[in-house]
Amino acid sequence: GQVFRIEDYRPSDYLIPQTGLTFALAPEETIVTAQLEIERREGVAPGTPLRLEGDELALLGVAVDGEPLDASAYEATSQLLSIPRPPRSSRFTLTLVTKVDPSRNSSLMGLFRSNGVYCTQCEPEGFRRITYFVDRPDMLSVYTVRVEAGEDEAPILLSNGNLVETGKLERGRHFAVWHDPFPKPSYLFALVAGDLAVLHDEFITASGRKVALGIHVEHGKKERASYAMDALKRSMKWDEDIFGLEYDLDVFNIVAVSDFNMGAMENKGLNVFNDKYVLADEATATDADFANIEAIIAHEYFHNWTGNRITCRDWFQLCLKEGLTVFRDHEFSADQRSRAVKRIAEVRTLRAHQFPEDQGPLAHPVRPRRYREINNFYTATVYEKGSEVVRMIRTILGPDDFRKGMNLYITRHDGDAATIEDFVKAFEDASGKDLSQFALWYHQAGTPNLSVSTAHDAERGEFRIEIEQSVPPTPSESRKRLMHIPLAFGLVGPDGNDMQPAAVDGATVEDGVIHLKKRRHVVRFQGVKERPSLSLNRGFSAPITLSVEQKPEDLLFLARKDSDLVARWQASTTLFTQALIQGFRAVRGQKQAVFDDALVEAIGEIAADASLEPAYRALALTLPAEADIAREIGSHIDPDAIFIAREALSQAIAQRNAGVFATLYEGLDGGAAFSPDAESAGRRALRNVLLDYLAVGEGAPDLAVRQFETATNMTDRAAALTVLAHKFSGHEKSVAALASFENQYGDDPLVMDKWYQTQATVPGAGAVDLVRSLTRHRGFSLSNPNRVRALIGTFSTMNQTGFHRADGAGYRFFAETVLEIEKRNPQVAARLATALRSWRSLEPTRQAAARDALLSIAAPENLSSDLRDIIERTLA
Ligand code: HT7
Ligand code: ZN
Repeated sequence: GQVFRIEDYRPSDYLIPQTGLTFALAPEETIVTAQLEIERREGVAPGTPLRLEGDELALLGVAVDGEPLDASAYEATSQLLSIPRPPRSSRFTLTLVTKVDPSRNSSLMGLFRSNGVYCTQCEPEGFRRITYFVDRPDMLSVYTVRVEAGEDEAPILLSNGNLVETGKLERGRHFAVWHDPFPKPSYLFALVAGDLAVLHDEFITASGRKVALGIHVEHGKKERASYAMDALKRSMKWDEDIFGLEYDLDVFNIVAVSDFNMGAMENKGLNVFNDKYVLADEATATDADFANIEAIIAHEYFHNWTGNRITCRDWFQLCLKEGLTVFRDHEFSADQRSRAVKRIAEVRTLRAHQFPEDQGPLAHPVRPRRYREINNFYTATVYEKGSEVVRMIRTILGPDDFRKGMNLYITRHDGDAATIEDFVKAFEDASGKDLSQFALWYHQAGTPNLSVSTAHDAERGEFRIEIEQSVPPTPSESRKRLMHIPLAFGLVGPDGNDMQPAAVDGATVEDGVIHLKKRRHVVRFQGVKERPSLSLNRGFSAPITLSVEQKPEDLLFLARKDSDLVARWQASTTLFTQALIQGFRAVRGQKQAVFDDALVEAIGEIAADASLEPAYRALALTLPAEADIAREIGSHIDPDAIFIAREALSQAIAQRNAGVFATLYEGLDGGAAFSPDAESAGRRALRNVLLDYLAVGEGAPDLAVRQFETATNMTDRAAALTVLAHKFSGHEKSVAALASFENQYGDDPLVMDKWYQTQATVPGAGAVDLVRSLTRHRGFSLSNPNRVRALIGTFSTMNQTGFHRADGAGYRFFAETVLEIEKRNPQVAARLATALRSWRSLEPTRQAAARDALLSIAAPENLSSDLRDIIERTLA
């Protein structure tokens, strides 16, 4: 396949200032008439050939300035329309008529139907599946869209912008005309038509304009959209308060559809959502679902400025909109919830998804320089690490200059298709700071490591920190340059308070942040009589790994006392990880894993520490996941040994603290009416972590059975089901709970996804057969991305012992299934296939089996570019 390179960017010869579209919607044969006002760019020679992209299009007609073009005057394939000798005038109108079949579009890109609803997805290259176009993000155009459909089939007709006209047509059809005054790239175009219920509301902007809000969902589900509506209004207000950014159209519509490749899409004035991220009530959604809805509603709304008003020059700049918008949604959630708890969740996500990407064959810079398939670059690196880079800019500049930089970026580039260079320049100009070394975070792949050692000289009252940075090699980047790493830290004194000594030399130390710019820094502090415990990377100020020689008693101390809750959580996590790695080595050596009493005891103390919010305690009590432990071990991974070690530590903690945990569990009983707020969710989270610990020993399943049966919300019910299914797999009580859940929710696909997920993660060798049998369940379909992710995605990424079965059966099943999915939806298949990216870290037997599976996926000749790109890079 073709490789796209950033250095090949050049502006297109022609512009399309106005785009008119008419859709005559019909399930199998939709006719699209595009009227493109074409303008030759200044300096381009008259008569320069015009080339438009297409994808699987059938062309019915072409006209220039209203005159039909003779077939000899153009060349059309399903992928390309080229007009070798267009008019020599500087402006002309090109009319194109194309035919598409939404019903047979299972890729869910372009125009498709989901549950009878017509829907589009154009980012990144879906618009070319609707009409031929200069389909690139710097081609900004003003759209006027007329949608025609049967009144019965589609009473609701939506597109971007404001509604300008509606009316009736012959034969039971009707139409609506939408006009979006803001020039936008084709990837932000959207159309939705169908029979949907609407939840209406309104928002008055800071300057007093009234915006009509609508959330469109399947009939009977309107009530389940009220949390999303609330989140939308909070997002609109927050963006005004924090960034001074107001909404700019008269209407804002959201549509929830059940077949969708990703979470949601920020089309101008018409956000389209995977219904999983809209629909929620206490009976069907968990606290995690509520939090995701809040975050994604905010994320898509925030794109209205960061992405839509200012868009990307080309797809290499994807992080310009995504990294920044993730940063904005993170800050929003932090303000709506508990900042520390939110930050810890972000760190966990980054480590679970971005670190393995950065440390494996699919590593790429936040702003890549090459791609073969852009769909494969909607990654944790572009999104999550991209957000961390913006956060570091704020750390380096401070909040005031950061805000000035944002204002400058927005005023300077409103209406532009911009680049990362433009973005960084705005912060340099606003602050007067030089960010040239810092900008490497955008250009250099790999997770930097800091190796840290300390020395205390009690007599001289000196404390010394020595730090050395290194960036490991990544594909096609073997030599790395030195980075600017802002490392927040604290010296915690014996009383638990931060010491405030002056740094004497070695590096710039500002407001508790060491600015590392060289390979090696020695920072000395004076007036330090007693040896402090060193708290590093506070607030997770930089997305790095740390190698520190730290005494276990220091870590225990920090786990109890660090004033920075992120670092405090990190201390307990580090202790767990070290204990688990030791346990793993013991198991591999056929020995019993034994754990330090002090650690096991400290966990009981943290659990009961009423000065800490329950949500924090829930996180501090949660053992690192098997995949986290595997990542820390790094090579020769044996998931079975990791599982055994982790179970042993869990049981040691449970046994030592059984009394405390049981009392706490009962005390947290949520008798009160349900509320999805963060505080109530935190109590449920703690209670459910305790439930998991309490499900050992005599009468073990009973507590979980009781919770399952008496739960008044889905969070508690699903948590109890998971404990039963995982810890008592095959036990009659577990079987009964699964059956009862299926019986109750069998007709609600989003809830059934939890049932698939729970079973996809049952530990052990039996999971492969279980998952295979569930692919034949009446509610399951390989064509629906949510079902696929719930069952196959969860199995391959979260079930370490099942998926990585030593005999390779998990991989073989996976390879077959990926190829089945690929026939329907290449994008979803390609994303799924990344589950094997860390195959080289496995022990040799599994490694060989995983490689065979990858090769079997690569074997078919007509593989999609999406899947081929992932597999070839993974094997390279
Ligand atoms: N900007 C969107 C990214 C996207 C997407 C969404 C739905 C379906 C296919 C898609 N391809 C790319 C989502 C976002 O980051 O907001
Ligand atoms: Zn986004």
